[in-house]
Amino acid sequence: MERNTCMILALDVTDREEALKIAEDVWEFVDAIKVGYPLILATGLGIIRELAEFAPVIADFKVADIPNTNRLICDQVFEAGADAVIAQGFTGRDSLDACIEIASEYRKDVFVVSEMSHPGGADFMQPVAEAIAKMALEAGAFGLVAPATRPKRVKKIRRIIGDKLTIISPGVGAQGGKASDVIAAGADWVIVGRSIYKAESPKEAARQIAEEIQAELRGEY
Ligand code: FNU
Repeated sequence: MERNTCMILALDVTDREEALKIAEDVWEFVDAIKVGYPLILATGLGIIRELAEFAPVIADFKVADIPNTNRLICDQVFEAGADAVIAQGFTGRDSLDACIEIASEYRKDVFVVSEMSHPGGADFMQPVAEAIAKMALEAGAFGLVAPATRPKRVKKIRRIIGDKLTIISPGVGAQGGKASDVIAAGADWVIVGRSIYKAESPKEAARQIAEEIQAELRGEY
């Protein structure tokens, strides 16, 4: 995945036409489009290939099963045209290895969730997040998902993984995180959903966040 705008669109709408319209409006401001259960369950896996016309697609299925089932899920995801899949880390090394094994067959990427961005993400996941980050590093994942709502945690995770893994960071805008803060903390990409797709002008909203990120990267913040 190329890093240009440092932003990923979380496209959690449930209408195919609306999804395609938003993708067409904002593709120039994002490096990837993340889709998950809301859009896929509503419209089918075929939407991945349609969106891939605009940007690489990350399938956010938070894959969290036994290795064999993870293999079957990842096979479907990559056959459908996704460029990367998001897997949970808490299911352990063998489950993660299964995702990475299938991803490498397709020359695609796996992101591993270390700690989720919502308040409940601190309940059970935060205490094991650093161990999950180390495991993802050893297993050869492409990157981690770390919370934009807690930039200090992103900084901590970045110290653990160095520059060997990427970090994608959800929680900007609607969940309270600020794009420039989390880029400054060491995230490679921020993930933004509602602040873009619910905006009166998704294009303008995406442009503004993209500009904030570029200003941070130029050291203007
Ligand atoms: P928005 N997401 C998240 N937190 O928010 N995959 C996580 O810890 C995580 C995620 C997803 O709040 C969430 O499912 F691992 O509208 C949604 O698709 O900006 C997006 O990131 C955030 O959406």
